[in-house]
Amino acid sequence: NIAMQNDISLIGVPTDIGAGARGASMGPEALRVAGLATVLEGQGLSVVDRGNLNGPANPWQPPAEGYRHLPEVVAWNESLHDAVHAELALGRLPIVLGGDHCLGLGSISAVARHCRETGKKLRVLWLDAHADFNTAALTPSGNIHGMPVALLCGMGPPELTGIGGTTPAIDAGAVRQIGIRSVDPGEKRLVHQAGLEVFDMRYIDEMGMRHTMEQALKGVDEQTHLHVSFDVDFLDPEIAPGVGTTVLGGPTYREAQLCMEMIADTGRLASLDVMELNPALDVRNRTAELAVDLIESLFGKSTLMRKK
Ligand code: HAR
Ligand code: MN
Ligand code: MN
Ligand code: MN
Repeated sequence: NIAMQNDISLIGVPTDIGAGARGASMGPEALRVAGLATVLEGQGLSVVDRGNLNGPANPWQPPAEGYRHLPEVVAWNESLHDAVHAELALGRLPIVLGGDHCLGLGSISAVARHCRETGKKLRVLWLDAHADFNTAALTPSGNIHGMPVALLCGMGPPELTGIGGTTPAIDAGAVRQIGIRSVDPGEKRLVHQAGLEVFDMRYIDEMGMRHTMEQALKGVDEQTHLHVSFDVDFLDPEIAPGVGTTVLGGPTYREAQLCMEMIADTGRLASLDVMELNPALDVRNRTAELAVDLIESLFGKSTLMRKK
C-alpha cells in the first residue's frame, strides 16, 4: 500500500434526509464511538476528524413531484461536495461518515471533479444491496437515497445533477456495483439501458467473491483514483441489523472481509463513503463495530504478511 494516501480526514454528515426511516443521522457518532479513528491510527495512518457538517433538519414530508425533501437534499449535498473536494485538494483521503446514501452524490461528484482536475481515472465501487438507480418517474418511495447513482450519471433535476459544475458528474462506465439484490422493476430496465456493470448476489454465489473482485478491479492502475461507496446494507442483515432497509442474502462476514482485503491490495483507495448505518435500529452498536472492523481491512489490515 505504498501508493495509498496516509492522511485521512473524517467528515461527519448527520442527516437521514434521503432515507425512508429516521436514524441514519446518528451514523457518524456511532462510527466514532466504535473507534474508527483509533483503528485507522493503529494501521499507521494519520487521522483528523473534521467534525460534522451542518444542514437542514428532516421535515418528514411526502414526495413532491417524485422527490422527498429535494431542497434539503440539495443543501446537504452541496455542502458535502465542497468539504470532500477541499480534502482531496489538500492531498488527503476523505472518509464520509453518513448519513443516508443520497450523500453519495455530493461525495462522488467531488471525487469526479478532483479526477478531472488532476487527470486521474475514476473507478467507483458501489457496495450495496440496492442499485440506487431510480428516477422521479421510477421510484416507488420518492426517497432520494434510492437515486444517487442515476443522479451522478446525469438523470434527475439540474439542482442535483449539476452539483460540481459538470453534468453528468460521472460516466456509468466508471461504476462497478457489488452485492446487489434489490432492484425495483423500472429501475431494473434503466440499469440495463445504461449498461451499468453489476455483480449481483447471484454472480457472487456462482463465481465467488474472489473472482467478483478480480473482475470489479480489472483495469485499476497507477492512474486510478479508487472510490468505495460502502452502503452498510451491502452486508447480510444477520451480521448487520443496524440499517434502514435490510435485504436478506447479503455477503457473509468472510466474503465482506475478502472484498475489503482485495480492494486494499490494489493500493489505490483514495476516498470512502460509509453510509446508511442506523444506530436507532442497531443492537448495542454491533453494526457500527462491524463496519469499523471491515474498514480496518479496507485500509490494509491482514492476518499475516502476505506474498505479492
Ligand atoms: N429501491 C428502493 C427505493 O428507491 C429502496 C432504496 C433503498 N436504498 C438504500 N440505499 N437503502 O441503497 O425506494
Ligand atoms: Mn489526489
Ligand atoms: Mn445505497
Ligand atoms: Mn442500500
